[in-house]
Amino acid sequence: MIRTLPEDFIFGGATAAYQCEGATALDGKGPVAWDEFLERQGRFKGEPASDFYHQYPVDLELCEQFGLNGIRLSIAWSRIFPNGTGEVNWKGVQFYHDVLAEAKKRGIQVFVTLHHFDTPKALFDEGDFLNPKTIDAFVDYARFCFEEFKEVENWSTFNEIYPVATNQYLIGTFPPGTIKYDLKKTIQCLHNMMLAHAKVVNLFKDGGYAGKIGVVHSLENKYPASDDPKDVHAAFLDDALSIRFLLDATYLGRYSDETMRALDEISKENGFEISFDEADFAEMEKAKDRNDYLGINHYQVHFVKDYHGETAIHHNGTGDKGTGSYKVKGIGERIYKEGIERTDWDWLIYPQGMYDLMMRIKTDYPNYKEIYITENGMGYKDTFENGLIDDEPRIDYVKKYLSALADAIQDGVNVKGYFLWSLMDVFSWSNGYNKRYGLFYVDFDDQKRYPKKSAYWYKGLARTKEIRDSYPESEAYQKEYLEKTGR
Ligand code: BGP
Repeated sequence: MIRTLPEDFIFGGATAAYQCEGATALDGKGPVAWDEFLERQGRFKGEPASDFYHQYPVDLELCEQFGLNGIRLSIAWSRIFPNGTGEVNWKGVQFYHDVLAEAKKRGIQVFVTLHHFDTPKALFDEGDFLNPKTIDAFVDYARFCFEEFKEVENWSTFNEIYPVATNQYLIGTFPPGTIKYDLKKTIQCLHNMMLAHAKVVNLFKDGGYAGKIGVVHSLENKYPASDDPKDVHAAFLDDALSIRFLLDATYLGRYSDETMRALDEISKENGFEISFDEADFAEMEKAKDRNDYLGINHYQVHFVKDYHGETAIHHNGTGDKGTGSYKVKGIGERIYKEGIERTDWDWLIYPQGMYDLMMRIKTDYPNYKEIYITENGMGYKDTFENGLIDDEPRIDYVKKYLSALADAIQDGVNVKGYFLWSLMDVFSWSNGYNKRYGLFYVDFDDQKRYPKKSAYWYKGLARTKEIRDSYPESEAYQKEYLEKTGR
C-alpha cells in the first residue's frame, strides 16, 4: 500500500542558529556559554559550523531546487541582544531580515524558534532559567522579535525544554558542565521554562500579533522493558517527567494529579522536595488554549526497567555503538531491547513510536490544534566518494517514520508538516561533526554543499506526496553516480 501525505503538507528541513551559522563573534554577536564550554572541552567548536551566516543564499536555493517548502531556523538571542538585555545589535537584526527575505523569495515557509539551547552568556552565568531574571529577559527579547520581525508567520518559543534541563543538570553534557545528577534543578528548570513559554504565548495573543505561536517539545515515548509491574511503573515515572510534565503544562495549564504523584515519588527517593508558585499556574492556565501548534521532535523511544541504585549515566557522544547507558535512581534504567535496531549513537529506531505518540496526544490533550514534526532524522556516518553520498539507511529511516505518521493522520491526528533534521549537515552539540543528519552534505573545510541520495528521494516525496521506495528523482542520483564513477 502506498501511503500519501496531505496536499498542503510542509516538507521542510530544520536547522538551529548555533549549529549552522558559525560567525559566533562576528558583527556584534554576543557570547553564549557554549563558546567557552566547547573551547574548554577541546573536542570541537561551533565555528565555522555550516557557515550559514554567509551561505544562507546557497542553502535556501538548494531548498527550492529540491522541492522543500519549509525551513525551521532559530534566531540567536545574543545576535540581537549581545548581553541578553539592553542594547540591540542592529547588524544581527538585519541578518535575520535578510534570511527571511531570501526564504520568501524562494517560496519557503519559515518557522522561527526564539531559543534553541543558546541563552546569552551574561544570563546563563547567572543561573540561566533557574533564575527568574532570565524569564523576564526572555519575554522582553520575544516582544522585541514580535515587534521587529513582522514577516514571521510561525513562532516557537523554545526548542526542547526537557533536553535543556536534563543535559544541563542531570546528564551534564551541556554547559555549565559542572553539574550532574541534579534532579531538583532539572525539575525547576523545566517548570521555569514552561512558565516563560506561557508568558510569551500570552504576550503574543494579548498583543494581537499576526501569525501563529507554539512550542517545540522533544517527546520520546517510554515503554516498559517487560510486563513486570515494576518495569511498567518505571516507564510511567520516566514518562511523567519527560513527556507528561511538559504536555500538562502546555495544554492543561497545571500538572495533573497523576503527574504530581510521579514527581513526588521521584523527589522523595532522591531526597528533595519540590513546590511551585501558585501564581505560575494562573499564567499557564491562561495560555493553555492559545498554542496554535505543537512542534514535536521525535527520533527514538526508550524501554525502561525498574531501578533504585545510584544514578549513573554515560552519554554516547562518539558513535561507538553500545557505550551509552542511562540509570536514574527512583526513575528507571533505559535498556537496549533485543531485536530493535539502533544507530551508532545508540538511538533506538522504532517507527511505531511515532504513531503511538500522535495517537496519545490526540486522546490525552485534545486541545492541541495542530502538530508539526519539527525534527526527525537519522544521525549517520556518511561516506563521501567523488562528491556522492549514498545514505540509503537514512532514506529507509525517514520512509518508515513518515509511514507511521501517515497512518496517524489517517486515524485523525492533525499533522500539518514535517521538518527533517537537518536541512544540511550541521554541528551536533555533544557529538561534533561526524554525526551527520543533512539532506545536503557539507564539506566543513570549504563549505561546499553536495546533495545526498536522500535529497533526491525527498524531492520526489515532496513533489508526489506519496511515500515510495524511489522516484524519478532518485534515478537522477543514480545517473550522476554513473557519470562520476563510471560504475
Ligand atoms: C535535537 C536538537 C537538535 C539536534 C538534534 C540531533 O535534540 O533540537 O539541535 O542536535 O536533536 O541531536 P544530536 O545532534 O545530539 O544527535
